Amino acid sequence: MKEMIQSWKHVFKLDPDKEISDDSLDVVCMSGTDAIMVGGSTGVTYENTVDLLSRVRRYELPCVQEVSDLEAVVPGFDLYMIPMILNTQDPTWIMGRHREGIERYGYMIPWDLVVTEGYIVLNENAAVAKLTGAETSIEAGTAAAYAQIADKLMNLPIVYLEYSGAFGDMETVRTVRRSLDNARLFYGGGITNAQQALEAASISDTIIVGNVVYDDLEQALETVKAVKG
Ligand code: 1GP
Repeated sequence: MKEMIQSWKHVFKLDPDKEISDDSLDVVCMSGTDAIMVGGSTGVTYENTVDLLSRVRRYELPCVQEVSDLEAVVPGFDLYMIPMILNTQDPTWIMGRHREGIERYGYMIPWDLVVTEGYIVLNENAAVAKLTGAETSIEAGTAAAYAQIADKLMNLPIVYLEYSGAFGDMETVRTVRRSLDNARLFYGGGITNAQQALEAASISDTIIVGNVVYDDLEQALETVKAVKG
């Protein structure tokens, strides 16, 4: 199951806390994107997550949960993506919540479906940056050093450069890219059109497209076409 991430080029991230009509969800799920990731930084509950999962389940594409709240972990997803925030001094977001989750749910965690993401959060205005106290004002070389901790010291399968809400600095993405040997590079943040999708996709393995689904669905679909041809 976990191997499926190796083939992902484009993923739509849907926020259970945001409204999406059946028609919009239909075009998103039929767009040719490789997977739907369900998650968000705030307002994610068990109920709104179950609701979105059951609606996406009508379609054939993989549906994975990015876990951000222990109360909102829902059985039935294809994979569980577990962020570890690398560029914070607050251990809560590196392993604190993780320890809590394992103590609480250890016996029923489907480990073969669990994928860890080494997150580097780089947009200071993003909710996730504020929540986790991420040190966003770092040089590209520092971001690459964090990426190597994930890739080489921790053997994490994914390094996720998270600019949520703003298109990131492509030079930094390039620097991080060059520092990785095994981990896949996920890029997410501020992709709102085909050109940005192409640019980010050319220097990462997988692009994650979020907000534009809610802001401009037509443009969101263009990001799939750009990357998936
Ligand atoms: C958010 O990385 C994703 O976690 C996507 O970012 O919402 O800015 O597209 P956007």
